[in-house]
Amino acid sequence: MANKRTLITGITGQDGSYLAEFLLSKDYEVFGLVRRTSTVNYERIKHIEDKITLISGDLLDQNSLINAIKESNPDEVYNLASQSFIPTSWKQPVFTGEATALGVARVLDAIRTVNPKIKFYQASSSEMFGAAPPPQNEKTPFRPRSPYAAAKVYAYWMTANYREGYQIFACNGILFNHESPRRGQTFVTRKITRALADILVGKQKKLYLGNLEAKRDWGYAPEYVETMWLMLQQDEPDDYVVGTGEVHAVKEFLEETFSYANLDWREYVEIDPRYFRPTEAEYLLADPAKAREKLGWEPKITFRELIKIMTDADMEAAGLKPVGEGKAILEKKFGGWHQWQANMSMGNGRSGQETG
Ligand code: NAP
Ligand code: G4F
Repeated sequence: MANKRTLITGITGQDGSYLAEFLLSKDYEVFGLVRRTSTVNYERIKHIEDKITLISGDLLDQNSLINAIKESNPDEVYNLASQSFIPTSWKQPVFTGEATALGVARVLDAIRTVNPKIKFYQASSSEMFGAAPPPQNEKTPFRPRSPYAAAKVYAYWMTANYREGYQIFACNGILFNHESPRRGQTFVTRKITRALADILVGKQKKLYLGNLEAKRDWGYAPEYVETMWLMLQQDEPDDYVVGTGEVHAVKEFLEETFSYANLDWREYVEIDPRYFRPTEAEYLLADPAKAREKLGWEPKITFRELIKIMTDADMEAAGLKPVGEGKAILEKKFGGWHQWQANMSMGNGRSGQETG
């Protein structure tokens, strides 16, 4: 018999798919909220589709959230759904606010209405720190630098207010950038590893990028979803910063990726001003001391290992023989619920489950 029930919003995304796998390994009954799209986009969950239940709904639609919570009757809700791409938040600030800010108010209020005993995880973001000097921790004041970040700040405070005002067990996980072979293809890490594979097979000649000086604290996504669960298993609800405590510039990510395949990035990369942002979070670096101390969480995969894992996966997906170190690292360091083969659920495909 399954021990707990969970509803994951954003289950078709990078984190939602890994979290679903992780919770299945903990014997949870997993429900996922999916929105209607004209083509089915369940590629990241196709390998676990027969083990989970998908429920139709949208963060923009209050009734669908109430119904999803009633239908799944969860012990824990993980709210991972959002419009998560920062350039889109500049082009569609109002839509981003609807999903990424008000969507959270809708989920929280649905929980309050249906069953306030449900535990709630909110996918908060290091982007909320924006221009705040590094390193950033739970006490660092927010200085958001994009419509996305501003929406996440609203969501953060709604989560804190429902915790304090309605005594809901609600936690903010303030996660720094975390990547994987399942990362969306427009985010800079995946754009780079995928481009390298396409250059190697001759499908692409140049890679066009924006600000190479921006600095990020990049970790490996499967490790980060474990912290979401850990937060909801504590005695008291709280907020936690999660990151590696190590920072690198986009340029370093480029250098490492191309040199892994013995190429010089300077021969392939060009700067395209279209990829510069109106304002930028220049320097995001986690101080994860609280997560380490209270959750006992320590990342295992390093920056260079992350690059090798992602590059191997994109090479394999492109039909090339991977260099191989990334695969070996994963087998050696990760094991358990997370395996190489599952990581390869990253392309386009169809699904068996239909939601109405
Ligand atoms: P992602 O891959 O972009 O996934 C986003 C998910 O949200 C997708 O499943 C998407 O569904 C769903 N979604 C978007 N709008 C929706 C709506 N109106 N109603 C229902 N579902 C909707 O994002 P991720 O990288 O997994 O990140 C998960 C969460 O963590 C996001 O909230 C993100 O903002 C936050 N976060 C991410 C990072 C990171 O580095 N990855 C760091 C900090 C915080 P479709 O598949 O239909 O588009
Ligand atoms: O990969 P990115 O698009 O991720 P960004 O903006 O840091 O946001 C991601 O992490 C956040 C956590 O901090 C999440 F909350 C958010 O949902 C998302 O997952 O860009 C990383 C950096 C930026 O400084 C950007 O300006 O890379 C720089 N960059 C340079 N050239 C580029 C490009 N980013 C993209 N996407 N594409 C480029 O061509």
